Amino acid sequence: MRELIFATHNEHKSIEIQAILEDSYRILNLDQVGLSEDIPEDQDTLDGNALQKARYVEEKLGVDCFADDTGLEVDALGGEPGVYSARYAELSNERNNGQDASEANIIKLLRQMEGKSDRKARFRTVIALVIGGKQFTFEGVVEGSILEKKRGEEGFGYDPVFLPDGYNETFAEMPLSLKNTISHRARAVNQLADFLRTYLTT
Ligand code: ITT
Repeated sequence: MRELIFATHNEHKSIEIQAILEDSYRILNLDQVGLSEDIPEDQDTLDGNALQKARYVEEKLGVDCFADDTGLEVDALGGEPGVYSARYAELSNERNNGQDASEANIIKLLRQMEGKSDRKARFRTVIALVIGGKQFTFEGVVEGSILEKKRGEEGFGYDPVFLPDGYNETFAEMPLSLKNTISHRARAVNQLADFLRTYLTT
């Protein structure tokens, strides 16, 4: 089976993407190829960060690869945390020593949302692919809303407080197989898969 390097240290992401591409690709994340260093992501757009991660790894390892950058955009917060989703609590020094980053981010988000009636939000994922020296991007979005309390143990990151439109379960309550048919990442990955099918046969 063909192999594709995924420029991430986030194992949850690679498990999700492997499940979607199961028949066509074996996905290898950075820990699986022995690259343990942190990959820079200091751009101010999702596209910029995804491309930065993919290009960094392509240059370092000399292989085709892809990266994803994801943001949670909350309408009542003017689109925040957006591209800063991973560092949301850290930016305002709200992460205590030893506290899990996702836990601190959720605590900050729920506090910022206290008393807000507009709970609309969306996850946006941009995947950047660097292949044969060229670069391509794919985007996926899922609309939903932010709950007042966490629900569910599955998933990762902001999943316990995100209720996708049209469902009664948060991303952390539903099985991964369902998250993987409707999520921001699934939508972007399906475009990546379509692209690769065409690219590799032409
Ligand atoms: P890499 O950069 O190594 O890929 P990361 O965890 O830093 O991994 P991002 O910068 O893309 O990934 O993530 C931005 C934030 O959004 C981070 O706090 C994630 O936990 C969260 N996140 C990403 N995808 C998510 C998803 O599907 N569900 C819930 N939260 C997610």
